[in-house]
Amino acid sequence: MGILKAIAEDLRKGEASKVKGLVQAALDEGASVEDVLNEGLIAGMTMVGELFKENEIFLPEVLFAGKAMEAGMEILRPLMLKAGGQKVKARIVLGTVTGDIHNIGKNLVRIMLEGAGYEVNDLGVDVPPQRFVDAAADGAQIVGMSALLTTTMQRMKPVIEALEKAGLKGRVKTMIGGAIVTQQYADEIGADGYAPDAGSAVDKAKELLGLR
Ligand code: B1M
Repeated sequence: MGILKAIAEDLRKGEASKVKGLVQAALDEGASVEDVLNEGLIAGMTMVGELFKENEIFLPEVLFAGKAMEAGMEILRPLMLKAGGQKVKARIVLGTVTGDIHNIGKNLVRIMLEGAGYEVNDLGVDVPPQRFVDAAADGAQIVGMSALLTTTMQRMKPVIEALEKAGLKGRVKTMIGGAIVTQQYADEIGADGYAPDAGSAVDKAKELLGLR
């Protein structure tokens, strides 16, 4: 089995320390950060999602897989930050919306944005609309929201409405993402942008700020 496949497999099993060791070994062997992330860690997490959906594994296993993902990210994070582009000096507020505690994807988006030179104010998970508004009022140019559940994606629109009510909607752009979110949904709720993955979130931020 190739080392990237082994990372995915050990992540699926929730073997945090093995995942961490294999991530380092893959990099030492010359694998790129991008391949380790996509073909190792994210591939493993995708398997976990499928098994969870089919009731072949349960929440505790998913939690362990989440911990294993974090262990692998500990190695990748500094490298992703170092690989980042030029400073663009824009401030982005990021958070997972109310009722939702998924943060792995949101954290990846943060790392990629920071790596690209943005200052990110990460509000964490289960963030209510008013906290997004308060943080946005503190000089942010973009508010980014993440949601992973069909129930919590509906909490994105109230944030946009709260920004509008606070008179911030024109000055502050909104960007949404998360496995169940689509461009169509972004259009439906009046979000300024949607990104399917962390890399595209960086491109979308640039676009929203008129930087390309
Ligand atoms: Co949950 N969970 N979970 N879970 N979980 C999903 C999302 C689910 C699809 C699993 C399934 O059934 N197949 C399902 C949702 C179904 C639905 O609503 N359609 C689900 C469920 C049902 C639940 C619970 C309700 C289970 C329960 O309690 N019965 C519960 C809800 C808790 C809550 O939030 N209130 C729950 C709990 C959990 C754990 C706590 C155990 C754990 C989270 C741990 C953590 O985040 N620290 C967990 C996990 C790990 C998952 C899966 C397996 C993996 C999610 C993940 O991290 N993916 C997930 C299945 C799946 O998605 N395959 C599942 C990897 C990550 C890199 O991808 O988050 O999509 P993702 O992020 C991507 C893009 O979406 C994008 O960029 C990221 C990087 O490329 N992106 C953005 C994300 N945010 C963005 C923001 C942007 C732009 C792009 O701009 C601002």
